[in-house]
Amino acid sequence: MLRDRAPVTKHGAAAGEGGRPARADWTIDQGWECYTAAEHAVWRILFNRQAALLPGRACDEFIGGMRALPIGPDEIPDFRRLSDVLMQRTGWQIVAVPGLVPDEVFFEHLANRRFPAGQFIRKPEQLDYLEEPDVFHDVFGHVPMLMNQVIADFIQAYGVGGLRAQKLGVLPHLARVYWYTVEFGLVQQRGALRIYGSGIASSHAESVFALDDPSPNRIGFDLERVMRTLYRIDDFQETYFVLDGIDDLLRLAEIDFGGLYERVRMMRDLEPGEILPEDRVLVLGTGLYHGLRSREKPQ
Ligand code: HBI
Ligand code: FE
Repeated sequence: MLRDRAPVTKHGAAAGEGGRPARADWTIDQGWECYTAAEHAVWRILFNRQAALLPGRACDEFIGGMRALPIGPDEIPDFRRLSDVLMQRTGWQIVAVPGLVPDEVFFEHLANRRFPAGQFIRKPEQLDYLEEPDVFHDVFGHVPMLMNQVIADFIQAYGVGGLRAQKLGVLPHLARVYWYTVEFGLVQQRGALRIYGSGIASSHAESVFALDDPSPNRIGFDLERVMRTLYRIDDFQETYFVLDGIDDLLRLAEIDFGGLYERVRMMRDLEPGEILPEDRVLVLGTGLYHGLRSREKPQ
C-alpha cells in the first residue's frame, strides 16, 4: 500500500511504531529538501500534461487560482510557500500527511482551515491511477480551488459537518456531497461544461472523459439527489453533477443538513448511473463505458 512506501520513513516523523502516527493529528514534515530529482521529474510530467489540457476545460476559478500560486512544472511545491499565499487569500494552510488519514482527523483539519496534502508522489508506473491521494492530486487538484472564497468556506463547512454527520451516523450521505462537488464536480460557464472537481482536474484521462465522452450522464446538481447517489472510487464516474455556478456552493455551506438527513436516510440509495424522472438531465449518457466493465460495489 502506498502509505507504507519509502519516503514516509525517509522523511522521518511519519508513522511511529506499528503504523501509528507520531503526531495525534497525523501531520508530518513535508521534508521538501528530501524529494529526489526523480520525484520532481514525476511532478513535471504530470504538471505539463494537465497544464496543456486544462485551459478551456477547467473553470475560471481553477485557472485563476493556479496562476496566483507558486505552483509550476519545475518542482514539487513547498507547502510553506503555498500556505503563505493561501493564508493571505482565504485563510487556509497546507499540512503534510502520509496519505489517507482517519475521517475524524481529516474533518478536524478541514474545520480549522488546514488542508491535509499527501507528502509522497506517485511512482512513474502509477501516472494514471493510484488509490491514495498523493501530492499531485492534493496540491495540483485542490489548492487552486482553495484560493476561491466560496470553495474555501464550503470545504471548512464540510469539515464541521463531517464531525456532526459521523455522530448522527449519516457520514456516507455527506461524503457523497463532497465526492460529487469538491472531487468530481462540473460547473456551467458561458454555456459550456467546465471542471472544478479536483479528482477530475488532477486526472488526465478523466479530464477528457468527464467533458467529452458520450458515456457518462451530466445532471443538474440537487443536494438531496446527490446525498442518495452511490459513487465509484475505482473508476471514472458514471454521472457528474453540474452546478449553475460555483456560488451555488455558498448556499450549501450555510444549509443545516439535519432535516435532510432524516428524509434521505429513509430513502433508498441510487445506483451511480441511475436516472430519475425528476432529474434535470443536461446530457443523457450512453452508459457504454461502464456497461463494458465489472468493478467493485459502489459506496
Ligand atoms: N484523508 N488525506 C486524506 N484525504 C482525503 O481526501 C480523505 C482522507 N480521509 C478521509 C476522507 N478523505 C473521506 O473518506 C472523507 O471525506 C469522508
Ligand atoms: Fe481529493
